Amino acid sequence: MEEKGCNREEAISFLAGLRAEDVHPNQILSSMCTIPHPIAVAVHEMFSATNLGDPGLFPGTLKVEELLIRSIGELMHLASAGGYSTSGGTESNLQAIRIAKKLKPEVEQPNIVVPESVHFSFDKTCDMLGLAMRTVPYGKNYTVDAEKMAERIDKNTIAVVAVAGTTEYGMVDDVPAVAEIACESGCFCHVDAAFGGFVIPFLPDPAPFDFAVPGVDSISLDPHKMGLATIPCGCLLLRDPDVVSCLNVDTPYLTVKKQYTLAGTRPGADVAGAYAVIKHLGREGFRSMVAGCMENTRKLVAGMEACGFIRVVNPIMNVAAFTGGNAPAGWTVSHTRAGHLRIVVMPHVTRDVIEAFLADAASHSTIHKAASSSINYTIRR
Ligand code: 0PR
Repeated sequence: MEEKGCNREEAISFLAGLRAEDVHPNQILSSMCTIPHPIAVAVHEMFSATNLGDPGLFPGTLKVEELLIRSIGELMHLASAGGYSTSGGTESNLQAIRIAKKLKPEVEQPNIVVPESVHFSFDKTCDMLGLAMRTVPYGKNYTVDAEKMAERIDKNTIAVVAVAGTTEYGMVDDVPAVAEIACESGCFCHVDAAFGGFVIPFLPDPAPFDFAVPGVDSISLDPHKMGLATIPCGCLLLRDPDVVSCLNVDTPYLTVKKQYTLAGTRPGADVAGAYAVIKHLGREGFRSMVAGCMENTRKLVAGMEACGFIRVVNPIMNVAAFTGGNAPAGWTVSHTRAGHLRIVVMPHVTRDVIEAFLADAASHSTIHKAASSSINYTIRR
């Protein structure tokens, strides 16, 4: 820190310079976050001084959080669901498994049974909570093999996890089968819908994954992904609103005397922004946003196939994966652990962006073909 500060313009222009170094959103085809909705940005600023960690000081903001949880609970077919707003999927997953562990204090060497597709937040969770992680391989279509999952469960299993919208392929596990296995073995069932939670309910033929499925105990769902909220905004939802109290610690000098959240100081700004988007768009708005992403995903898949790429799965969400080549230069894509080219068609990946990407992919693939033909026809002696 310098002894003397600088004026506002200088500080802002310094930061603008650094911000300009970031990858332009038009080139980002790898992210599960997007440009927040303008209403989220405006409301974020309005609530920027709020702290849900001391809710007695911010009763209005607390009501907004309750409204957010209620709206998302309704979306998940359980208006009475409990829960709270987290910093994102990682924290929601960690807190869900913490609850599962508290519910089985008698287990000395606990494990959780998870699909191969799970997000790396479960590695962090297991490390922090001292749990063994038992991974179940894929069955069909990059979803968990439920039979193998049942085989991996034993008396030390405290929780099973299903993913609704996998990070790498956007697939939905057979949640009813996983929840049934959990019920039979008497362990907690957590659904990671961090990405899929704001997509699946708005698809024309949604797969069952939420509290309508008997046995689902908790769901992670992130407004800062497909909920168009500002970062960081996740939500943890619980079928039993009281169960979260098992995480309570005493907070004697705050306006509330107990706290179950992971963070102490907690922003209300992203929470209010997330709720503003929900209130403003309604189900109708989300349905049309998701329909647009799905249309662009189909366009991408058709265009990539025309360039000679091969789709790895039939996308049911706005995530597509391909083999058969690399992405053209200048675009930020990602690769799955299996090495497949992966593209997430978030709302900022508009039709124009897809068309520009496909035009590059087509010229790239022509060059590629030309190069390979010249090699094929060159007889080396
Ligand atoms: N669960 C699932 C199914 C996820 O896909 C993710 C994140 C998480 C949990 C963890 O969520 P938080 O990152 O909010 O804690 N999935 C993306 C990923 O790790 C997140 C992401 C977002 C990555 C933007 C890159 C990026 O630019 O791949």
